[in-house]
Order: sequence, then structure tokens, then C-alpha cells
Amino acid sequence: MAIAAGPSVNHTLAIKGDGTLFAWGSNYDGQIGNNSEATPSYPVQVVGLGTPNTHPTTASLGYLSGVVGIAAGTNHSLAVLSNGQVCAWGDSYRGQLGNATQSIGTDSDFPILVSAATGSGTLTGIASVSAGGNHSVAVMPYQGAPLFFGWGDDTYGEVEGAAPATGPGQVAITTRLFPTLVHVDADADDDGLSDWQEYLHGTNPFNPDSNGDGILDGAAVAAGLDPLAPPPVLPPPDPNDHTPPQITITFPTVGITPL
Ligand SMILES: [Ca+2]
Ligand SMILES: [Ca+2]
Ligand SMILES: [Ca+2]
Repeated sequence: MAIAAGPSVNHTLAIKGDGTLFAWGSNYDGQIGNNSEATPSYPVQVVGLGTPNTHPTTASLGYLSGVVGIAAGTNHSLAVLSNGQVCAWGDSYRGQLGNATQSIGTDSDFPILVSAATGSGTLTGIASVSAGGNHSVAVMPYQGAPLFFGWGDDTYGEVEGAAPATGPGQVAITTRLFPTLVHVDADADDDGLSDWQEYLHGTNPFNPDSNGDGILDGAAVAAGLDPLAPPPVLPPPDPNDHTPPQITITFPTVGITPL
């Protein structure tokens, strides 16, 4: 069993050994995930996936299963499923649910799937999640290298690590409605491409020369080449070609004494 809670969190999540999920505590934004906003006085089971923007729903959602990871934000919750998808529920005040179709400033009282980094489709390949107060982070192992996707409140650079857009007291509110790839400055194979850039180019983060052509992945990209293009293959020698080799001899023109 795994439990997620924290000092700024008013609710608690707990995975049972069978992959189902239970929650208790504050529920005024639906962060318990039981298709209700009433606060229960005992642990309740988190319901299954629903359709964004349909809360409250009378649809039969069943119960969430296959949960392998959890995280609790202040008023939202995250779960990783065994198929690598991520779902979220609770407060979407700053887009912390990561679903591009969930209206900002709303709640979801049941889990909804987190969108892919393109905004359409579903985020997959995730191994773990964590949550700040109003933002979320998911970790994707890309060929063994950890990549980070973040969404939600990015006003102070919580997601991307950037400085506030304006000066003190004039901070612009920045929200990220769906996952964005965090540009962590890690280059595991020291080839000039960060691990997240290797992901974008499809190259190997632990092989500096993914296609074996003698040009480092970073140098290939900088030169506008395809770092995954097959290296040129020289034609094999023709066994029927008996043409004698062309040999050119150049005699020195200085330092020779005539006979
Ligand atoms: Ca690299
Ligand atoms: Ca590489
Ligand atoms: Ca190469």
C-alpha cells in the first residue's frame, strides 16, 4: 500500500494491494474522487474514469483500478495507471488536471485522463507522478533517461523553471492546461543534445552517435542533418572488375642532382 499526503494537502490517497484507490479528507473540490463534493468521515473508494466537464454525473463510473502511483496536490489528485496513463481529479483552478478539454477554474469530482503534450490524445509511458500545491509533474523513462512533464500553475516557474514574467507584485498568472516537456539540462551521453532533445529527435540518450556514422547526435542536429539517417554504405568490390589500379607518381622537382 502507498499513501500520498503532505503538509499543504487536506486529503489523503491510499492504494490497496489490488490496485484500487481509496481517499479521505477535504472534498470541496472533488479531490476525493468519489463523484461527490461532500466530505466523507471515512475512506471512500475512488471511482473510474469519466468525461471532462460533466461533473456531477449520474453515469455509472465503476471504480478506478490498476493504480500504480499517486500524488496529492493541495486540492487535486493524480494517479498513474498500469498502462502508463495518468488521470487527475479535483480542482482545475490553474489547469492542474492536465486535460486540455477541462474548463479552467472548474472541478472534476472523478478521474479524467491527462492529455498528451500535444494537447490531443492521452499522455502515456509515465512511471510516476508528483504534485505541488497547484501543479503536477509526471516522469517518463525515455530509453532509460527520465523526462519530466509538468502542467498547472506556472506563475512562478513551478513547471518550467522560468522566472516570473514581470516584476514583484506584477506577476502574470501562467497556467498550463496540458503537459509540457520540462527542459532539464541533462545530457547523459555528452553528445550536445539534452535528454529531452534526444526524445524529440528520437535519438538514443545513452549513445552519442545514434546512427553510427561518426557524427555526434548534437553535431548532426546542429548541421541540419537527420541524426537517425542510415550511414552511407560503400558498394562492395566487384570481383569481375580487372581494371588495373590507376597509379600516379610525382617526382620531386627540387633537391635532385642531374646525372
Ligand atoms: Ca545526449
Ligand atoms: Ca545521443
Ligand atoms: Ca551520428
